[in-house]
Amino acid sequence: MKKIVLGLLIILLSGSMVLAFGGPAPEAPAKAAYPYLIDNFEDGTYTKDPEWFSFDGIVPSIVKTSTLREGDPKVVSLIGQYALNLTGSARDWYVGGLGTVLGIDASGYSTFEIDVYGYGEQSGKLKIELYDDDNGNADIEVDKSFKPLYDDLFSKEIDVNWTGWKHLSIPISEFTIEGRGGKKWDPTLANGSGGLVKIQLISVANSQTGSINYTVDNLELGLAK
Ligand SMILES: [Ca+2]
Ligand SMILES: [Ca+2]
Ligand SMILES: [Ca+2]
Repeated sequence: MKKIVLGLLIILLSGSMVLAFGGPAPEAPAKAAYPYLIDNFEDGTYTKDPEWFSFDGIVPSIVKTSTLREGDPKVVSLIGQYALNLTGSARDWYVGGLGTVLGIDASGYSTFEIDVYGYGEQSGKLKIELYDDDNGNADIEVDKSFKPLYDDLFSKEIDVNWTGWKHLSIPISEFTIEGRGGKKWDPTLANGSGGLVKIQLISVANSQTGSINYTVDNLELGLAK
């Protein structure tokens, strides 16, 4: 019996020795080692995997990409069959938006990636919002103007003033930090935090009563090159 126990102990020890000294250098967590796909709309819907909720005057619709051929040929080759079109009319500049709940550890990512198809100079503005929990829960508690009370909001506004597809790779460091969290990109799942709790896409027109129209695809979190 003693021999068996000793044998097991040696196997366990040698196993951990291999892990500690013999193996390759520890790799970064797999989740941070390649881009994280938020949505490419190839399932032909925006209401599941992930479920996008919409609010105010935005009109989302899944469109076939077969007629969207202008712009960067590299992007054209990567958009697949479906993308998400956003249109809507402004009420005092603001149109509306959509969002999705993620609840992931996004601390290893340093860029936000998106393909945007513009319809010329007056396509409208697209504001990307990333909500990073900082008070150890999966909620984003907000004040009357919807700004986070205890968490960070990273936002970036893009003026869609081009025609056809364009890939945008935006470093998180270029986002504006709003809200009253730690004012730091640290969306981990530690201590009950929801990490990157949700993202939102907000549409704003170029004039007070104007409208917006653009198509988005391949939303990802990535690594700076
Ligand atoms: Ca697609
Ligand atoms: Ca929170
Ligand atoms: Ca933070």
